[in-house]
Amino acid sequence: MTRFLESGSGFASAEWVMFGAPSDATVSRRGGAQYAPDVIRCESHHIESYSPSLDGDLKDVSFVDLGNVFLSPGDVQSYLTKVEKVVTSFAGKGKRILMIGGDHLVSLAGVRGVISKYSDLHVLHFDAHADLRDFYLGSRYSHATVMRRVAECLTKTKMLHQFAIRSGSMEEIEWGKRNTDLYLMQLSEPLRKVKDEIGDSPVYVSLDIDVLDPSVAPGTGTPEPNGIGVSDLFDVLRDIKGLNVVGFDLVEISPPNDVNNITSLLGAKIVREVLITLGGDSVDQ
Ligand SMILES: [Mn+2]
Repeated sequence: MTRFLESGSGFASAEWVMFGAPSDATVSRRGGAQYAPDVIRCESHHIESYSPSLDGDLKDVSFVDLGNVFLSPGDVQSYLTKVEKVVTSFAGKGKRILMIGGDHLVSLAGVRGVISKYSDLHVLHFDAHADLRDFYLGSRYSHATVMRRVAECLTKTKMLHQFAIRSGSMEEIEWGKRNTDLYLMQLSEPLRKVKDEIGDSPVYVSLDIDVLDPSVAPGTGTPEPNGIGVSDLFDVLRDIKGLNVVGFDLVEISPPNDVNNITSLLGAKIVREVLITLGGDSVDQ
């Protein structure tokens, strides 16, 4: 297996554990997210390990890429259970989680696993879509319902903070306004406010690549026009420094819908920046 650029090989000493959750189980438009973990790993070998903007190097971050969780095609509940078990086990050993999806439903398993150790968890959600439907195409478990299910796991639904959202049905946006901490089309200003509010509580970050404009990240299954720019996103990734991030996921990159692998390459760079930014921070055991 090709490991992510500069991955260590030892689990015991790694502060961060990276793995892929290659699921397409609930994609509603165009599939292909199942290929993202492997393609992102390959593309990571075409970027530098050093980040000039952060003046840090991935070589200095303690992390190990463990490969992919094997998921049974089509069996949504079994894949959720499997990923949750893996994350629960890593979190229980004090590891910080970096999961590469996969369609967005994998985030539910990620949050459930992390919350087994950190019950007062906050979730930061960056996405074009609110993902707050109660049901979608007859199912409660879908990439369109995932944040509704996540909100239900948290101590308070307001501990779900949603940024740069620009798409959703009237019902789900109304539900979000009442129940979650929802910011439509807004990013850095509310993030600063939320950071102050969260303090050193544990945080899980879920990043759907379609928060970006499709012109800069075309390789995704449900593109949504009028998204944020790459530099906006990298500013956000820098701004999460200082938060007690115990889990991070990057979802919905779809290599078959990409152009010259630029979205997967961007995904690799996002992972690098996240690990360098957060790598040196301490985590409560
Ligand atoms: Mn989305």
